[in-house]
Amino acid sequence: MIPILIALSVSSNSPTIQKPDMSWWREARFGLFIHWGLYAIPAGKWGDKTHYGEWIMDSANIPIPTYETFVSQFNPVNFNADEWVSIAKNAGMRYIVITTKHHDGFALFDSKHSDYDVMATPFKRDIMLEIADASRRQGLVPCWYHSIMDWHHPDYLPRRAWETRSAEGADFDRYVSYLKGQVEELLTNYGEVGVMWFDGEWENTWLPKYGADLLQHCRKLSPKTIVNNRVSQVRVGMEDAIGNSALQQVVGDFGTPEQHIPATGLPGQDWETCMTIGDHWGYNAYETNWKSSTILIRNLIDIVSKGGNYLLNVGPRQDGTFPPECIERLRDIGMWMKVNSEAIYGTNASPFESLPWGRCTAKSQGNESTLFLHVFDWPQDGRLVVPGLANDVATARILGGASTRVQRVESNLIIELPHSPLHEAATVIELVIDGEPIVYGTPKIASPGTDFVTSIPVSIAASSEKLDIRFTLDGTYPTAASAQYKGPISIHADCTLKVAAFEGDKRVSDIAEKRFKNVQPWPAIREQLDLRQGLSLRIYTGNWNQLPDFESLTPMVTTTTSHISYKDEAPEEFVGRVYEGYLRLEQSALVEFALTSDDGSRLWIDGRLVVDNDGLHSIVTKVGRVPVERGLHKIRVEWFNKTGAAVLELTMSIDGQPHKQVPASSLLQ
Ligand code: FHN
Repeated sequence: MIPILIALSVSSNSPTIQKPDMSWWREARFGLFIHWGLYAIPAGKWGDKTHYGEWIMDSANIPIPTYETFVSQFNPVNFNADEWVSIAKNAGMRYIVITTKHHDGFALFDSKHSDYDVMATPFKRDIMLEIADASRRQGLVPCWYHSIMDWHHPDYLPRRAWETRSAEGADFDRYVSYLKGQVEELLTNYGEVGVMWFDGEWENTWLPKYGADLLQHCRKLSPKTIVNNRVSQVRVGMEDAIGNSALQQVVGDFGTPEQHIPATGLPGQDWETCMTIGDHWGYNAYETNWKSSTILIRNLIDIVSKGGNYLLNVGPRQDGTFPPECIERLRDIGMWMKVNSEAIYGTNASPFESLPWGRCTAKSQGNESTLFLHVFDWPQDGRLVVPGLANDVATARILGGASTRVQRVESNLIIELPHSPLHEAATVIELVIDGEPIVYGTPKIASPGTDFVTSIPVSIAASSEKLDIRFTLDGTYPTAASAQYKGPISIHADCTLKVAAFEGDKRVSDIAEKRFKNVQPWPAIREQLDLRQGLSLRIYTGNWNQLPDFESLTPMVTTTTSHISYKDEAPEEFVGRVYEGYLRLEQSALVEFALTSDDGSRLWIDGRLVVDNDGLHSIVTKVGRVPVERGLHKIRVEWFNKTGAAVLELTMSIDGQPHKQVPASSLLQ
């Protein structure tokens, strides 16, 4: 059994309040991220170390009174919002996300809820107001970053491990009210805001219920404002996307991969990669590892070719100016965008699975489509091969250059190119084609594994809906006479599925194949047992970093329960639970169990470990698949929570059907 981690994306918002219109954001594709605050004053240096950024207060264990001395030093006399916005606009950026408050708790805006804000500094100007006005003057959309985590506010918990400040009297719910109060100021005092970009949501105190409430708070205050997924605790680690939990949690409007570009994007959802130009988000005066303009341009293209947005960060200096290295790179990007922005704005993901020489972005309008071929590696022989494109080409031209000739060689297009590229980062060729792109890609086979007990559902996706998929189950190569795929099929016997794409009688793709195997189910318990509904539940207390050997411990409470679930309740800390009994299955099947927990958990069926989700972690879902016979099977779930959020949820999927909570009627003892 190899438990795998899957993203069980779930509905993300209450049905009562609609999601905002994201068309402007999808059209924009490119934004400026700004990390600015008191941390720009030490500029990365503390003591003899110079590697810090915006985390300097925590990373260098700077006590609050010491850090607060930066307030009287914050006086960015060279700050000019119009200049910042103009640099962003000339780079081709369409929106600006700026830190209104980072984890250090200092607000760059005039807040009536706090004196720890820019009005307490010699500067005494509301930076959000100036950024909002300048953005609108120049046609960009102002957006706010706001940290849920707050190292300064006395009611925020947990305290930093190194802090001496007592947590005595801290009231987290009072902090949540403060947080919501400042969010209300940000959404009502500065005109229409494009995005609320939350962050710092990963600590155990930020329970799913707070995320749900904060999302609804934003929806009510500003229904048009887009909210990212970090409003709630759903990221896998510090990187990923829209929800990973079976807990029906809020997940916001878009995923936020950070400092990396997902290999195949995040299909089926909106997402934005945020990235630094150097190594730091906040200004570091010792930064040397600046990405080249070519890498930044190619990152933009790569992200957009996978259907995402690029949020590129600048950490301004304490005087209010951008580092010259950032200005230079943003100017280079702007020069590329001046020639090629139509290949970025409003485009969608590439119809090709991959291209050896670069990327593709696409637009469809009416009965035409435009493919933008971003050539990174210029062909030495002047012939660019576009593999497996069925459409005829109406026109072909180089953006910023001349028209060019295209000829077809079977399923490939050959585009004649000049000796040298127009831009060393990427030269773009625009192809106007009839209709939707028809790419001869290898069909993709999807199924809940390959083992089954009675049957297994299989679906096949073509690279273009204009192509036929033909398949065989006997291991032979599909031909034009083979069965045509019309929709999900159910496999009932050992077989080798082979599929290919056809255009009429002609095979136009490689073969994809998958072997399916009928496996013997784990036998049900034969003996007649006198059982009643419910599981036994033993509750323990202890301070663990992983699941203990519960058999060696004495439970604090022994009781029964009707379900294997624990969420959104007042978190029990330093607690362990053991659920034990029988699971009654109504049919023999391949069952996928999804075990979601914060902190660690494990699932056994018939005494065999099926899911191992142990360890100290935030909300994570892991799965395991087992073939089981209809009838009774032993079930045991162990779980522990150290501190903060406490979550446990077990769901199961029968033969690839959607996951559901294990019904109480199936749990016996
Ligand atoms: O801890 C922050 C970090 O300082 C920075 O703001 C990034 C930007 O997305 N977000 C958090 C790390 O994921």
